Amino acid sequence: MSEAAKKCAELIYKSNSIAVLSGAGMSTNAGIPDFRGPNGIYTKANIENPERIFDLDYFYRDPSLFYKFHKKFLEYITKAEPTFTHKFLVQLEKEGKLKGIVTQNIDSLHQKAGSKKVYEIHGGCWKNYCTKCKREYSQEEILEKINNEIVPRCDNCGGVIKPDIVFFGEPVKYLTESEILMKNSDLVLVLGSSLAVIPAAMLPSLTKGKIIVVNKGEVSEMYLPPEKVALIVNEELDTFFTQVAKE
Ligand code: CNA
Repeated sequence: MSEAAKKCAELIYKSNSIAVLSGAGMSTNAGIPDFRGPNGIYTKANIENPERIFDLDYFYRDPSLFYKFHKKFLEYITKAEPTFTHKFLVQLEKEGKLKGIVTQNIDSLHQKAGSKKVYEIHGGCWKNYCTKCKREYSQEEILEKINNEIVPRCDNCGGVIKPDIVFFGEPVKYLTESEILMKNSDLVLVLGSSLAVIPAAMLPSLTKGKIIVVNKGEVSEMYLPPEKVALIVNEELDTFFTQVAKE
């Protein structure tokens, strides 16, 4: 048992208003690659400036770049099952300790695991809409369309369909609710996020309590007030929380 796992278990035990900020590292064990990790989508993309995949202006100019990646991404998502850490968070919520999850993920695995209060600040893949006439399409309809065409288009008007995920250049969702959750918390767990994307990376600093970051890999500490940080653990999530759960 590591000292870090013991300290994390102790802080969880003492807290009764925990908030979580989760990122793509939450779902790598479910088979969904992250962006910036060693096997991440950006890392492996092998293109110049891979962030343009999710850039709104670029999407309107050439949606095919995004859909090339999204097709693969949807294949991963449809096969993925929640991990140990997803289920650990469900248990904490059932016990009344965890008050909510702010997730940057678009895979809905927290909800699939059974978590009730989840703010998907970057949206989700399950909802899609035509960028011209706003007609809605389900994930199943998109999967069917992208089997036949690179860029799915609206049956009504021929407009390009876009999933309801937040691109660079679009405002995040549920920002006020997420801020309130963080402000009312006495402990924030940052799980599997490089904290490279704002405003998400700024949310943990709002807590009146302590912050624990568990992320295997580099984390930006730019928005982490040092006096609030109790632990930064450079470990794999499921291995770490298996120890925490035992403790
Ligand atoms: P990121 O910048 O890719 O960071 C993820 C971090 O997690 C990296 O530092 C990894 O090294 C680390 N990591 C990977 N696997 C594990 C693990 N098993 N245990 C511990 N750490 C691990 O992702 P962020 O979430 O910080 O960036 C925000 C983006 C990523 C959001 O806009 C998301 O929509 C987007 N994203 C989401 C998904 C998803 O929904 N599953 C997948 C890929 C990207």
